[in-house]
Amino acid sequence: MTTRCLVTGAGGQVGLDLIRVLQARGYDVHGSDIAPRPDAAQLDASVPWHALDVTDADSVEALFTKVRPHRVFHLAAILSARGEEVPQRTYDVNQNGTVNVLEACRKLEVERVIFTSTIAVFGPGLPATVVDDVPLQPTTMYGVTKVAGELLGDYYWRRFGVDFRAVRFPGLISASLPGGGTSDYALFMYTDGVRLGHYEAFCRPDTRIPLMYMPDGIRALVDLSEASRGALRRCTYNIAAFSPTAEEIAQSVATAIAGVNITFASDPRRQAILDSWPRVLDDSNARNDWGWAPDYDLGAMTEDLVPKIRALIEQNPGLFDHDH
Ligand code: VAH
Repeated sequence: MTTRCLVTGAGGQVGLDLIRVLQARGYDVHGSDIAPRPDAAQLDASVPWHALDVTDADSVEALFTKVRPHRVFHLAAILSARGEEVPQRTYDVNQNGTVNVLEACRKLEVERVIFTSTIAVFGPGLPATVVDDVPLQPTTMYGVTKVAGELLGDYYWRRFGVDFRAVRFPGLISASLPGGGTSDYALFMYTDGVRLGHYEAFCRPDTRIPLMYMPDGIRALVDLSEASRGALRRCTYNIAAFSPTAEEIAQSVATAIAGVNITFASDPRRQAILDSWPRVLDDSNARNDWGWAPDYDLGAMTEDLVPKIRALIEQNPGLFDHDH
């Protein structure tokens, strides 16, 4: 029987790319989100789409009962910058949403649940290179709820045998708007660079956080979901690709967009969040346990991404309009 996957928050930054890769690997994939079904250009007509508010435990259980997924990719969340505008709502979506999904997985005996954690679980006072097990002292509601998600998942695994697996994503970059992240300055250098020829980043030029190109991020999720449980010595893994300074990203963008002008005006609130995150991650547990390795470095990402953004803006000039 074909393995059935259900993706929550499927309309967000990661979901549609994940659905495409799962389909290509032969899975039967269902999407769910509080947002309406994306248009046919973004989502294959064969993929069922379900309206789901993860904060409503009864709706989560009802959907799981209807779809009977073997694997759940739980992506639904509010990101860090948006989360600081609406912390109570962020708690509800990220924390209650995750416990509702875990409960439904337990009751309906879902085989595996894959969770997207983040470098935002870390807080100030970190060592130069950050391993999996350091004290987690996040400063954002997003980070607090993602720490809780990791711990709950670990608990459900040990207590109920729910096979919970998570990656801590760096800032993800792709040719789509993320919506409310603090790592978004990196993407905006590319999108505003292409559409406007200039961008003023909300961070200092020496800001350095771990970043990753989306195809690597998606592959990490799918590879971890397919790993044999016996190979996994833990539930949650750091994964890393590259850690450039903002200035280094600007230089890379300039190699692909002639004459682009990227300037810096640090916003204290978002800068404080960025400064509280790791600069460089140690992902050796992921490499050893399930063979994780990124394909893209900064230069390879720039080469691949700029033509994609150009083509998308030609088709739809308003696509990357955003608030700063
Ligand atoms: C955010 N992109 O900025 C997310 C991420 C690296 C942090 O999880 O909130």
